[in-house]
Amino acid sequence: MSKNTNAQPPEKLTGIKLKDIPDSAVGFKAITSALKHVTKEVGLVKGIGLLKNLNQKDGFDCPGCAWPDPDAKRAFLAEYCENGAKAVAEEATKDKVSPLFFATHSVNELSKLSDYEIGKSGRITQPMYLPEGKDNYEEISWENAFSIIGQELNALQSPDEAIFYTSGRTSNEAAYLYQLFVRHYGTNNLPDCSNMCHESSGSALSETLGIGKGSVTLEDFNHADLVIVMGQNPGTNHPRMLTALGETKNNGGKIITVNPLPEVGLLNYKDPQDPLKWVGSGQDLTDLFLQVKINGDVALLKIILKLMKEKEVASPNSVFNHEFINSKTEGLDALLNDLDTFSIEELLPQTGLTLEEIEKATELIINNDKIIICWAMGLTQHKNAVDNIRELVNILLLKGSIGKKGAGTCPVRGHSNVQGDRTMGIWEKMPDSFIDNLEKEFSFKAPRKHGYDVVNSIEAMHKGKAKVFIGMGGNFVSATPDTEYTADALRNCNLTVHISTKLNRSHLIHGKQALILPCLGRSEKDITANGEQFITVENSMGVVHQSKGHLKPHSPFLLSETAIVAGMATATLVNSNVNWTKLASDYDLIRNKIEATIPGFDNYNEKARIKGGFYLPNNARDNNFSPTATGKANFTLNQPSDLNLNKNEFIMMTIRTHDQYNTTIYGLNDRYRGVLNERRIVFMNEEDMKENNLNQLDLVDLVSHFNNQKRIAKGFLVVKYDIPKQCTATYFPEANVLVPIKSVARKSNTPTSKTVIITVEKR
Ligand SMILES: Nc1nc2c(c(=O)[nH]1)N[C@H]1C(S)=C(S)[C@@H](COP(=O)(O)OP(=O)(O)OC[C@H]3O[C@@H](n4cnc5c(=O)[nH]c(N)nc54)[C@H](O)[C@@H]3O)O[C@H]1N2
Ligand SMILES: Nc1nc2c(c(=O)[nH]1)N[C@H]1C(S)=C(S)[C@@H](COP(=O)(O)OP(=O)(O)OC[C@H]3O[C@@H](n4cnc5c(=O)[nH]c(N)nc54)[C@H](O)[C@@H]3O)O[C@H]1N2
Ligand SMILES: [Mo]
Repeated sequence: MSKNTNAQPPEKLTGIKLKDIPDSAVGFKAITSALKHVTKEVGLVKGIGLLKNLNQKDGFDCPGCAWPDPDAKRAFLAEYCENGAKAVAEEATKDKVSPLFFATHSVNELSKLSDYEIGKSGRITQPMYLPEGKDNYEEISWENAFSIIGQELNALQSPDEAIFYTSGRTSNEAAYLYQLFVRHYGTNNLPDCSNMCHESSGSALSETLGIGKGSVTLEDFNHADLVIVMGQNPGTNHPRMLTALGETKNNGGKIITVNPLPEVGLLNYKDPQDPLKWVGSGQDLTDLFLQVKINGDVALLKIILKLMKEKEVASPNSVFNHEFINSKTEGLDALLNDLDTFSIEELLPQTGLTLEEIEKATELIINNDKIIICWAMGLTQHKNAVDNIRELVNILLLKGSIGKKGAGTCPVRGHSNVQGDRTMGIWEKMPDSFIDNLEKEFSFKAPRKHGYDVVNSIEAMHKGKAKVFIGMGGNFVSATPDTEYTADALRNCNLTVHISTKLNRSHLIHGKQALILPCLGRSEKDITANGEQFITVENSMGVVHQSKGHLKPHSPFLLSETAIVAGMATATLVNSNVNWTKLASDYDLIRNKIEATIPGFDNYNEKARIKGGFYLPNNARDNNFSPTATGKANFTLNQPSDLNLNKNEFIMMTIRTHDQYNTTIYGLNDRYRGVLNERRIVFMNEEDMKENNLNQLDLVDLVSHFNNQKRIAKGFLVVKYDIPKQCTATYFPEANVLVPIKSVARKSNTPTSKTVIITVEKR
């Protein structure tokens, strides 16, 4: 029976309404929208109680984004945002998916629902098992569930036939224990959501600066002269970042925004902290908006570099920071020579901008020293994504704008603990030094061969080279590219297991057998044989801090992620010398092991108890680039886009609405873009529509073109939008079916979710 993957949806359009685009973000509307969601999911009284604990020093970490909390004062309303509130409401919902629900709804039937409807079914209450050949999940005991996992893992010919995925909400403690289990079992197949997210940043930053993380702290935003926000929509995805940008402006700094879309939040916002500012015209954030074409960033940055060089040659010492360059960097001459091989005339059309606009940006860069560059998925999900990030590092290095107050790199992370999971060893290619420490501490032989990342995992399952899939959180089938291909890959497995809070499509597109293991969420109390536990997480700026849930667990059958790892490990590793159960019953013991094996965690248990947490070491922040291959910060040579569009072809970027968290759909509105009650839409430029004989709200099919292959997603509505010519935008995950599995970034192997070549075909 072929279950629905979302590729060919029930073609149920939901009744689109188009509204004017608001002229500012946040403000009163954001508060009311948040309260509406919270009240609907959990009720008002419990909802207010929940929000009170969100991101407070003795509360729990918001399961939304990874934006940091202020080190000092935290206000009630300030430390949550509309979308943080929605994330919490979604987890704390009163709706339950019980064994009776599964008995009365077959998997095939559920697969016909939209992602929105699936998610709204609620929290899973008990471990569930789908036996081979059956179409209804059945109740199973934890013991039997673990024993099936142990049996299937031990039946494989090699541990490399199993895949252990992680999404980025998992705590440091659970992640550490998970990777330890997986490496004890014998593989490095630890793909994670980062492979689809900031892998390009990690790759570029490690090579150029010797650390895969950003260098700035929140405080730096108060001191920056210039902040450049590239390929990011913080009004929706990191709303609390707007407060930091507001501070930059209050202190006299300037902001450049580089984006194909005029995202409302970046243009103007109303501080939620200050009710007096909810009315009135709000604060203008962006000083210069560069409406770049999709994937035109390397071309733009290269023109800026060429203009900087021109000025420096004409007037030596007026642009470059020679002291910094001489003492800290490597490769300047090669960069300057390489710039001569590109001409501005050639590069300019790729940007879609005028030279005057780029000159203005260059002027701001030349005239300011303390520069922060922020970015997210608009830069990391292209074929030349690593080039994007290395090129912006070139600019910072020429200016010496790193390793000092108010300056540096700011990759804005997605999932709330995606950075911590990496620090804990969730990566298919952890360095030898990490593996050495594990071996020493736990006296075992750990695998050295690098494992599969996300894309390689899908290929391996598709080819039958991997047969067991275990997902620690996330929604693999919907988040990954090439939905139909990935669905077939999962169907090939002997067993698929998901450790989840809520029902999602990955539970419905399954292997021969499947298990759903329901776990506690962040907002819930975690009580073990040793009493109440807290967890720790690392935010986007390398601050590790504690998080402690306050709510009664949703169901008495839930286990923590840590306990689930211990259960799987005990059932699988019969001769293990690690006492998994003991570790899982006292998280201080896990933190001791982390301290013993990972640099930067000295006195972890003590420091984890400091309210507000502690900073991990960061060499780039300290102006030390010795961990790179050359021992210095490296200039690099980068390639602009090599796209060549045929007539009638468009570049498509897949983006998030204001009403979703990745594949979790909170609602059907994209308020800041004026689109209500519909997700199957394609944003298009007005002239492109005319040239292609398309009208507002025409029903179309989208066809992607890659290596002579076609992929089709049916039933989208055309929406006229302020977007550069030949660029289009659709929503993730509905359009993932169009992202070809082999279309990946060089080096980071990240799916090119922001560069998909499509044609728009009228019904
Ligand atoms: N509420 C909410 N918060 C979230 C998430 C969520 O889904 N909902 N997801 C979390 C996660 S995991 C992540 S990774 C982040 C994602 O945060 P974002 O990266 O902000 O998310 P996207 O919606 O993918 O937006 C990409 C932005 O880049 C722009 N863009 C696209 N292509 C290009 C390009 O070629 N060049 C430039 N310069 N810009 C481009 C788009 O117009 C858009 O503004 O947010 C995190 N926070
Ligand atoms: N086309 C396209 N594809 C993309 C992207 C894009 O921009 N465009 N973005 C990519 C990015 S940046 C990312 S990060 C990935 C996201 O990929 P994933 O992290 O795999 O996806 P999510 O939608 O965040 O996962 C949601 C599910 O996680 C489970 N969950 C929620 N909280 C918890 C928890 O506390 N514990 C556990 N165990 N489970 C929990 C719930 O069951 C929920 O259904 O998607 C990527 N895919
Ligand atoms: Mo992400």
